[in-house]
This record gives sequence, structure tokens and C-alpha cells, in this order.
Amino acid sequence: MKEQLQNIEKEALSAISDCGSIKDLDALRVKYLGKKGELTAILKSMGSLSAEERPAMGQLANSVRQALDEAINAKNAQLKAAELDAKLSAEKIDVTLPGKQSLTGSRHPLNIVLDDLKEIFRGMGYTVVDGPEVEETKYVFDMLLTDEGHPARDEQDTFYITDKTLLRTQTSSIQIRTMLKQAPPIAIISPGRVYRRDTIDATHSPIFHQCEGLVVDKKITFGDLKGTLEIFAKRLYGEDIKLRFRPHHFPYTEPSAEVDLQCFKCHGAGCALCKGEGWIEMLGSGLVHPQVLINCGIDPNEYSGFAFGIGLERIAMMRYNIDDLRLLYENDIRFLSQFR
Ligand code: 2NM
Repeated sequence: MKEQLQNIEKEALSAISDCGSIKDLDALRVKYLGKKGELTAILKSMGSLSAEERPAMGQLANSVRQALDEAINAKNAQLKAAELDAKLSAEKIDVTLPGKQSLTGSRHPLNIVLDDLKEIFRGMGYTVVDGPEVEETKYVFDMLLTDEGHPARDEQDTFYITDKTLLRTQTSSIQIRTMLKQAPPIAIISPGRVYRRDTIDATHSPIFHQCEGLVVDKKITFGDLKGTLEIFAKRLYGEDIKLRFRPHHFPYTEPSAEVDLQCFKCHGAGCALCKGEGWIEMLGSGLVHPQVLINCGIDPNEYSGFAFGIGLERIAMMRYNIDDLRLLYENDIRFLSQFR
């Protein structure tokens, strides 16, 4: 039995020392020290020994068990450390490597311009109002005194959905809806997408963006319109910008005016940007026609108002020196990333 124990010890120690994985080591622990293990079997058979032999044999068996136990524990610690080392070196991070650049988007130039407009007018107490793009002809034309037969209503120029609904050609319908809903004082801007049948080229698009404004209150005069647009233009383009009001005609305003800005590139001398004019057309405006107020249930003897409309594309193109409108719609990253 002594020999048997010594053999088991020798064999087990060499197996433990050769063992290469924690899984194999666990199997060895079961094989030698487990309930049905080889050493356990010998300990169980100890009963058949004589009383003189038993203590010495018991001592030997216990010391073998202790030796195996210690060897297994030591090997286990060694394998675990090796496993951790392997894991650490496999997962090694080089903190000196340059980071991965994350792709952040940027605002579209039309949205930059729009945000500026909103901020300027909100600063003057205006509210930003939204409205439907599919509109009724009565809000786009009839209530704005744009009669049947008026060129703006031409089916060739306008996207009709039915006889009485169309893609809005301007956001004035929002102003009408607001006046119908809300009693003066009113001070709103209504930015949005508008639609006109047009062939696409460097300066035309069937879809573009507008921002209209409307103020209705007691004693509103053309002076209020001029002062407001002057403050607006100065906030947008700088303090030394000059404005020029030119008589014009819109069905829904009387009097009406187009507003030019003195060319910010040549300061009026005439250059390529302003096509030698010295002035650049910026917006249309006027005092709200009394009949428009009446149509919206507002008494023109008590109230008056001014309105204006600006094209956002035009402002963006001037500000960023963009020579082709189509660039604004193509979503080419090389173009858009310039406005970061
Ligand atoms: C423009 C030019 C001039 C305008 C008028 C109205 C309303 F509803 F009050 F009559 N809204 N917008 C207006 C006036 C729009 O765009 C070039």
C-alpha cells in the first residue's frame, strides 16, 4: 500500500506539473482527490490493515493528499496568472494611438440663415408660426385679393392638388390663418417651404424657402415697416448696410415696396455680385391692404399692419457667396461640411 501511495503521488505530481489548463487541472483534482478518486479509494481500504500498520499508513496517505492538494492549488494559481497575462496582452490598448474621429453633422446653410432670422425677430417680440404646405386656394389667393385670372394663379405655374387645394406658393396663408384666429396686436414671422412651377437652374427651383412677417396693431405706419426692416438688415449684415425702398405692386399690400440692400461687396459702386447695380434686391413688403384686414375680420379703421416676405435661398447665397442654388439641395457632404 505504501508503494501504491508513493506511485500515486509521483504520477499525480507529474500530471499536475504537466497540466496546461484549469479545466484539465480540475479533472485531475477529481481523479485523485474526488469522492471516487484514487487516493480516496486507498483511504477507504485502510480498514483492512492491521492496527500497527494503520497509523503510519494513515499519516502517509494524509501527507500525500496534502502534497497533491498543495500542488494543485499552486498550479491553479499559476494557470490563473498565465490566463490573466494572456488576456491582458490580448486586450492591450495603446493609449498613444490617435483617436477615431466621430462624424458630427452641421447645420444646413438655409437653417443657419433661418435660425438667424428667427433670433432677430424673436428679439423684437415676434412669434414664429407654422402652417400647412398643402393649402386651400382661399388662404393662398382669394383672401389675399389675388383674383381668378391673376398670373400667380396660373395652373401652369402652380401645383394644384384639386380645384381648391394646392402646394402653397407663399407662406402668406399662415398670416391669413393667424389673423382669422387671433385678435391684434399680432407680430409673427412664418418661415416655410413654398412651391412654384419653375425649371431648375442656377437661380430657380420649384421648391424654395420663404420667411414672411406680419405686424398688425393700432397706428402701424410705413415708418414702422422701414424701421423694422432696417434693424433686421443691420442685425443680419452689419451696422453700415444701407436700404433702398422701391415702389412695387403686390395685390395684398398698399402701398407696396421692394427693398434693396446696398451691395456689401462694392458698397454701391457696382460689381459682379450686384451686376453693376450697386444694389441687391432683398425682399418684398408693404402695408397690409385694408380689404385683407376686412377679409380676416379686422377693422381697418382701428388697425393697420405691415407685411414682408424674404427668400431664404437668396440670403444664404449672398452671405456664403454660393453661385448655384442647386448646391443647397444636393446634400453633397463636401459642400455642407463647409458650414461647420
Ligand atoms: C410679401 C411681400 C409683401 C405679405 C402680406 C401678407 C398678408 F397676409 F398680411 F397680407 N402676408 N405676407 C407680403 C407682403 C408678402 O412677400 C414677398
